[in-house]
Formats: sequence, structure tokens, C-alpha cells
Amino acid sequence: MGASKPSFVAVALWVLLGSLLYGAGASEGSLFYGADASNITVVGGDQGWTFGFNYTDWALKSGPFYLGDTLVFKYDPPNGTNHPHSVYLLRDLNSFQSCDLKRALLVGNVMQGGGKGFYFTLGLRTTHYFVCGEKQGFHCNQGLMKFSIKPLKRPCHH
Ligand SMILES: [Cu+2]
Repeated sequence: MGASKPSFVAVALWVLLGSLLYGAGASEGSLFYGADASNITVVGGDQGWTFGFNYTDWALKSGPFYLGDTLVFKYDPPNGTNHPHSVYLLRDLNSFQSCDLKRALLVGNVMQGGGKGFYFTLGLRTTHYFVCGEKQGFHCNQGLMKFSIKPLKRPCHH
């Protein structure tokens, strides 16, 4: 009797531990398989692509991003009363830091963010410098509409 009580407790702990481990394993498994497929992420979440939202902060919290992942930029086309936005890629860190659009590549024009948004798939393993190109860099500088992402190679799976 004195010996069976501790062993009962040990078994109960073992079962409890087992269920905790099983639960943790299952959720890690689903996270793993979730990361295995290409992800589609709306830039800025509910805020979309807009003036004054901190996209550098957003990108840090939303990463990591992998090759083949898709970003969605949502912004209204010009309608006479709003401030239109766009999506440009800048060539290097210097132009990114100064919001210099002189040699920038237009990828999403002011019309393309409407409806389901402008889709951009991360296809190159280089740092992507995304900015809004409106008002000669004002949206990028003062509006914080800038962020950089270096997509990672997706981990191998079996
Ligand atoms: Cu803008």
C-alpha cells in the first residue's frame, strides 16, 4: 500500500506529461506544415498600405519571409479625394535610407492596389527594399511607407 501510492502518482504524472508533450508536438507539427507551403501576407495587416503606419516594425514582427511567399499591398486607386499610393523597389540600402526614387523600379502603380490588392511574390534571395513612391519620397520618408525583406530559403522537409 505504501509502495503503490507513489507509483500511482508517478503513472499519473507520466500520463499528464505525455499528453502535454503530445499536445505540444501536434501544434509544432501543424506550424511546421503551415510554414511548408507558400504564405500570402497582407502588408500592414488590416491597415493595408497607408500613410503613417510603421512598416519597418510590421516587417520585423511579421517575418521571417521565405522565397515564394507573396506580399499583398492593398490601397485605393485615385478617386479624387484620397492620397494615392504605389509600390516601388529601390536598388540599395543608401537609396532606401534616403527614400531616393531616382533609379527605383515601379512594381505596383497607383491603380494596382485596389480590389484584392497588388500581389508581389518574393522570388529572389536578395534584400527587397519596398517603398511607396508618391510625392517624391514624402510617403516613404514622412509616411514611413518603407520596409526591407530578405527572403530566406525555405527549410527542407521530408
Ligand atoms: Cu503612399
